[in-house]
Amino acid sequence: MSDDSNDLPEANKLTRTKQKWAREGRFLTGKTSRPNSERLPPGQHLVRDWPVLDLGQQPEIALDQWRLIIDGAVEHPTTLDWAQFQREPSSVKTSDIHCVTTWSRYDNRWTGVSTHDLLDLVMPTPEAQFVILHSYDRYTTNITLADFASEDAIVAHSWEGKPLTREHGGPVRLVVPHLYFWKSAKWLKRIEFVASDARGFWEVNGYHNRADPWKEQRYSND
Ligand SMILES: Nc1nc2c(c(=O)[nH]1)N[C@H]1C(S)=C(S)[C@@H](COP(=O)(O)O)O[C@H]1N2
Ligand SMILES: [Mo]
Repeated sequence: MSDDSNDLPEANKLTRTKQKWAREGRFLTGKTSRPNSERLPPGQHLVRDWPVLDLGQQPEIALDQWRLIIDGAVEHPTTLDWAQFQREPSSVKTSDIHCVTTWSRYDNRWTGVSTHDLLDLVMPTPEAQFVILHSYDRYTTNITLADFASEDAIVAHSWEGKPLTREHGGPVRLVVPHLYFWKSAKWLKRIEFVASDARGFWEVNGYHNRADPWKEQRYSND
């Protein structure tokens, strides 16, 4: 029997896996870089219920009236009605919510259309660097194109397999789970791609422009 542990099939498999991770840059960026002990961002506490937060006006949008406009710096500006939105590729993504008011909620299962698939549909032009989200309650928020395009981001119509309730932003809301939840626009109406950044409702009212919970980017950075 060889005493070279590299001859053990398990060791070889582990080594190959680690080499693969190294090639992929695994553990260097994004979610996988955080050990489980750091799942809860600094200053946050865990809740089991799901609080409702908004400007106080919860628009009721009938599905036959609902439209999602995707425009601005894109090759193919598009307006989707409900039937067209349902025909887009469906994705399921499970993620944690981190609200700037310090509550976090783990393992929310969202169903909808991934931002990747929406990007494929409209094809942002090279000038597009930022995304402005416009909602039916006239709320707005801004994120970078890179944040919008993150792997976990989804335009969700369902939560835990059930249609999103009106209070939580139905018919559809954005979910960008790696940023504080105010970036996740409820009652989403329009996704506008732009060349230069323009602050949204909370961003002009004292909240941080980027909103990374891991860096506690809660309040204005200028
Ligand atoms: N259209 C719209 N989206 C919104 C808001 C809003 O007022 N209007 N509030 C934001 C804030 S501050 C938070 S914390 C979350 C709350 O989402 P929830 O009510 O589903 O928990 O929605 C975000 N998206
Ligand atoms: Mo919030």
